[in-house]
Amino acid sequence: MTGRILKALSGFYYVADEGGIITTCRARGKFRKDGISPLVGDIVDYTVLSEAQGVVDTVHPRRNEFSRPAVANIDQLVIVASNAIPQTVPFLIDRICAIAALKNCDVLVCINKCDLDRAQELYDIYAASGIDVLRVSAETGEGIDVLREKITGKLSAFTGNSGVGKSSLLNALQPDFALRVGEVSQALGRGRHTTRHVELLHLDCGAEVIDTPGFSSFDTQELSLSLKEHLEETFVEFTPYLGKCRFVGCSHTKEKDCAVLEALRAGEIVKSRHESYCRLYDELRDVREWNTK
Ligand SMILES: Nc1nc2c(ncn2[C@@H]2O[C@H](COP(=O)(O)OP(=O)(O)O)[C@@H](O)[C@H]2O)c(=O)[nH]1
Ligand SMILES: [Mg+2]
Ligand SMILES: [Zn+2]
Repeated sequence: MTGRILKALSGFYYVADEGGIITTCRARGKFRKDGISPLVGDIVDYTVLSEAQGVVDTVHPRRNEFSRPAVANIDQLVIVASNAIPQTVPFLIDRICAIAALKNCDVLVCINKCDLDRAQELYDIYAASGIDVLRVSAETGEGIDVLREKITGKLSAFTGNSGVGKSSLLNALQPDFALRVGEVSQALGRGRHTTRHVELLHLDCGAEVIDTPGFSSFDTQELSLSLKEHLEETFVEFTPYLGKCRFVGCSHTKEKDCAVLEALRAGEIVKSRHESYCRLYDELRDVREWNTK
């Protein structure tokens, strides 16, 4: 049988076949020997041994994998943001956009709580940078149909700072989910309840989603090194200018005759995006090979 791992808990893998029938599986011993562990999102071959119990035999090649949270085969990162409480700063979004590009994921910036704040500035940054951006409200239902369309037929991970409304949006997409919705702590401006284990959920529309705990979960050293090497390529709107700077190895932060900086001055690259690029460049400057293990 072939299926998808929906959940991993204490050494058990919950594998769904095409019809949604779930088999609780152990992984074959060879996985541990080879140092491979099956991940939520993996497509696997498995054998059903007895009633609803089985064993994972092989893991299919992955489109990508993440270690925190431990998931594989993400097609799209839905970056949920808000300009109400809590406010999302562009840097957090840009950081995730860069990671998405690195991991071969599509990106959708989904601005929630538009019933409270239209987030014009945020919206304009992404609209002008060629990044898919959408305004929604889990409260009023604005934009939910469009969001549903954009996630259908894909495996999307919903990410974003705590309290922006990830769980609420999933509930709005499919009301019978009844995901635990945290109350925003007024004092902290961030969610109190975080979603704990990673689980892949099926929506009736044919979308598959993962509600991830938050931004920090994408932080790892190995990611940093690879981001350092490919940073300029992860800013999609820089693409037309790469290779056109005067200096080979131009960092696009302060050099003379830098094509990226010229595009910035001409208004073809958004200032806030370039600022995030420079900040990431600075953060990554000291990342070295030996830090990765
Ligand atoms: N006004 C308004 N409140 C929202 C909206 N979406 C979520 N909330 C509220 O924001 C808080 C945090 O939502 P939650 O879904 O738990 O955020 P998560 O931490 O990202 O999963 C809850 O109190 C929600 O009721 C929205 O579109 N408009
Ligand atoms: Mg949540
Ligand atoms: Zn340059």
